[in-house]
Amino acid sequence: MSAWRDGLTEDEVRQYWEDGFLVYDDALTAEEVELYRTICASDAVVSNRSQSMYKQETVHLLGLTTMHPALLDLARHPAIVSKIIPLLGPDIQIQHSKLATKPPAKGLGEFPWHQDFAFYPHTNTDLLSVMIMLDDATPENGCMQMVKGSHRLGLLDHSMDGYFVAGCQEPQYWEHASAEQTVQITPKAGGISIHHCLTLHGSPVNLSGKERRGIVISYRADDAYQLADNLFNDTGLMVCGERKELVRCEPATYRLPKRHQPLSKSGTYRPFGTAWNQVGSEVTDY
Ligand SMILES: O=C(O)CCC(=O)C(=O)O
Repeated sequence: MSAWRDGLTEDEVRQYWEDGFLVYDDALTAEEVELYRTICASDAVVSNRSQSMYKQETVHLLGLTTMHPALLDLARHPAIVSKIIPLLGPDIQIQHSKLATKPPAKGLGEFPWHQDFAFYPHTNTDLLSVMIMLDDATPENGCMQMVKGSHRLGLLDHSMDGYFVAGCQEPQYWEHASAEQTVQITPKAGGISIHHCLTLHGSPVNLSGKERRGIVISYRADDAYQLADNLFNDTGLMVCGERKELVRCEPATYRLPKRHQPLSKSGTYRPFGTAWNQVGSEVTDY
């Protein structure tokens, strides 16, 4: 393996498939963290979000890598890409990217237990998310919690009355998990967590009185084709390798996430989103 591909040891790869997640401090330097804090507070990013929302709730500002060239560089950062190639293979695309900010107001910003794959099912499950911390993640500021091994449960139910709801509806899997199975994910600023798209996770309210900033980049194997939900501008951008135009299908049966209303305020109502085949507006190599 070249150094570029050699970001995980064999034990770490085994641990990812055993637990469904990995956590690292120090993926980025202190200077890089400062750079990304500055960019995320600049007009290039801030003009895309509502300030009142950001004070009250967890804001997931999507399409982040299209807002500044350095943010696309971050998605292709060797410290990250070298760790995901051993998990997804050599040909990797962005599924989506976002700034994930928990509000400073105490007691807000909860994100319910869920599996990411429920939001955007694909033809196979070779997808994962990397959360890059711009602030230390701590239990006090509502760090993510993950249930070890839950990626092996398959896709759980995230629907109510036939419609998609963002939270998983099978609480036995976190309420009855042992303390050892439920892990607090606490990378420091500049650290990252990597989790499988079926890993059950959630994050409680922020009690720190300060905002908690993170950048989430979700990646997929080039041969994972999206079955539902919306595309963002950066959906389908290549991160490494090449676009092979091959679809790999795992045998499984999924309930597609049927929405009550359009995802964007101006959008036409499409209950299953705009996914079909399969790239956002920034992709020019088709
Ligand atoms: O912002 C957080 O702490 C939760 C983010 C999350 O669970 C997700 O993006 O899937």
